[in-house]
Amino acid sequence: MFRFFCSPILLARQLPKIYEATGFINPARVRIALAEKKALDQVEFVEVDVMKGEHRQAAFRAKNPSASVPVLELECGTAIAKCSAITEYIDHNFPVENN
Ligand SMILES: N[C@@H](CCC(=O)N[C@@H](CS)C(=O)NCC(=O)O)C(=O)O
Repeated sequence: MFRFFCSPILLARQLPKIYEATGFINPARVRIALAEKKALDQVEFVEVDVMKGEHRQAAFRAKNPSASVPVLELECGTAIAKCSAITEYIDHNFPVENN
């Protein structure tokens, strides 16, 4: 089971979200990390239309002021940007017993 930074008491049964853009390398790295943990079904992927500048809009900048994907958003709303930080989080918080 996925371990949380956020209190499970306050959380609805919602999956963490990965904001990504298909075909871009940094989001792909996050998918690879999740695939290694057999955890692709333990997150919800949200497509961000980078080509239309969706990542530069205020709603997305509120999650990541750097205006880039990927972003991991935990159930409590905490957002983690940068693929190295996200893959580190995945490595430490997703179990290895599925492997
Ligand atoms: N340092 C960031 C870089 C993320 C990044 O450059 N993402 C690209 C996609 S691979 C992006 O969002 N590009 C949109 C832009 O720069 O406008 C990370 O490691 O995640």
